[in-house]
Amino acid sequence: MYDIEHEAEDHSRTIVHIDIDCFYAQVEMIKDPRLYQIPLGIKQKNILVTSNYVARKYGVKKCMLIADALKVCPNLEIVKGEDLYDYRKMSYQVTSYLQKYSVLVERLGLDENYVDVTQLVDERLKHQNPNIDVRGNLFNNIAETCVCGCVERLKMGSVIAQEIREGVLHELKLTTCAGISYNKLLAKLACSLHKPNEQTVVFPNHAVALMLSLSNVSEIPGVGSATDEILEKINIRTIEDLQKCHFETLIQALNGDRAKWLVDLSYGRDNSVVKTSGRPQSIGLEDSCKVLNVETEVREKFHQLLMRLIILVSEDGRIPTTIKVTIRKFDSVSKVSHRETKQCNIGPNLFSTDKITRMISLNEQSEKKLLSIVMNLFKKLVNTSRSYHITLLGLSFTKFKERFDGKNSIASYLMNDLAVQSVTSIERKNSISQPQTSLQTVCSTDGSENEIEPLPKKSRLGSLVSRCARLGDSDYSSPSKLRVADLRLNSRDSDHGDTGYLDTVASSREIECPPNADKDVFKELPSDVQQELWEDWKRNRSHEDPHDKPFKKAKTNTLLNYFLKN
Ligand code: DCP
Ligand code: MG
Ligand code: MG
Repeated sequence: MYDIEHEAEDHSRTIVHIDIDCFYAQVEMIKDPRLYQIPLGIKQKNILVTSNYVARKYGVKKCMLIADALKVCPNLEIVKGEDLYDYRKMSYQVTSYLQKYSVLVERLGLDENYVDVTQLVDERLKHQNPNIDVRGNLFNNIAETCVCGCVERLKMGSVIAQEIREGVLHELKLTTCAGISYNKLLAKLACSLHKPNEQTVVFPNHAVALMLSLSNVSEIPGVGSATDEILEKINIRTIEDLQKCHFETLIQALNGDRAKWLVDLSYGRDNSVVKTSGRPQSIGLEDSCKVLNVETEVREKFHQLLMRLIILVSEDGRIPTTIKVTIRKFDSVSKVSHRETKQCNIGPNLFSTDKITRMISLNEQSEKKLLSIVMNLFKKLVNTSRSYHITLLGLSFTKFKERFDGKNSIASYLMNDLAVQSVTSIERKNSISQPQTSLQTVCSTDGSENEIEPLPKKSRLGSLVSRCARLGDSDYSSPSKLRVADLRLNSRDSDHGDTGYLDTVASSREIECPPNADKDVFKELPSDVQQELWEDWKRNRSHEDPHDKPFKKAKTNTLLNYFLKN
């Protein structure tokens, strides 16, 4: 048997897992408050993907066939939930709200987030009376005896979780559930113990009991149907089976790391970290339809999609450089449908930035140009001189570039990058008075699906960060100063006085501004960043095109690319 006692368990983190109650149904109820009082189901095709809690009282369940749901609840009001636009938008607003509490917010699907509130807890415990009660429910209702300090931390975590949930309700009108524990696994499981609109704390000495309360190994988060089938073949069904299994047999069935991971989970042990979710690699919309076979209708549909997509992209703040068209064609001979896509590059100068709102937008001319690009792509996919039968149209933007001003500026991009990689380690070494204050402007509004920023940024930023850390300047006691002043980017803007890090890295020598960069922004940058931009430009100069197309010329992933004039 794998010896799970071989290393001391770490309870130092405080993780909150948040899940939105009947998510799609709540979004629909916000849009039409009449629905709060009546049983509501959200349908996709012929099933209900969710229902509100009024409907659940009648026995309506997730993934029920509509026909079955209507049998148990004939008064069920059914709303279509195939267009995910509003759900996705709300989902990102929730993640964005949570980022006020920590830079470590990880999205899981559309309605769940992990928030690592360890720092905030530590900070609060320094300043507040630790004799507080658990807010919400306590798994197993028994007081904790661990002496490592986790009792106070998790109690404080429950206070913070309650604040977060009250904030989400107040700001976004959504009720949520939360689980609070010292690892992600237990926090997620705790979250589902009391629903809706409740929260639950799990202390370490009840971790094993919580795991044993699961009826089957497939209820362990991360165990999908493939793993479940493998386990079934070696007669592992319950959590107890997993705990008592012959470890060598498990290793033969799964690989060694996965076997160890799984046994650890069966004891409630999970060292995985809360990873800051990156932003999406593509932003797209699709619309299915019964039949589209006239070009003017196709154009109109694409126009509608484009208009909605522009709103999503402007909320994201980055500038897309590729557009992709998706179609689903129905073949009347074979009677099957299939998807096809075609994409092309678009010039970033199609987009402009509103001087006041800092949102990116398209003017009428660019809108027309983009629509004609879309129609050209469509015509490459479909021979419009013959009859055709389209059942879905989709548009998406990909390959985003950061803007160099505004909330998704180069500074913000650098800050984000720091936030992802290194700020936390610096913060941990230093006292933080108000960790949440600056994050709204620093973090993207959009915390989705696992995009990792390109590597070249990391190495350079890594050096910036290590310099910060080496200098150990007391001004870094505030992460807001670190992120905003540090990279916005010069001592003149900062309140560091004459002794800060920025002065230390600033050189008195003036570095020439590359001709294709904005002089005002350039002079605000630290000297080593200026130097790098200048070197980048020099490297690219040999390929310079007399028609001045900077985005095309610079190599991808260079700092210069993030700094060129829009
Ligand atoms: N969803 C879906 N298909 C499924 C399950 C869910 O499209 N098979 C959608 C609808 C849900 C949303 O995802 O609203 C979130 O899923 P949850 O499992 O968290 O369910 P709810 O939030 O709806 O309900 P709960 O209150 O149980 O969390
Ligand atoms: Mg939910
Ligand atoms: Mg969920």
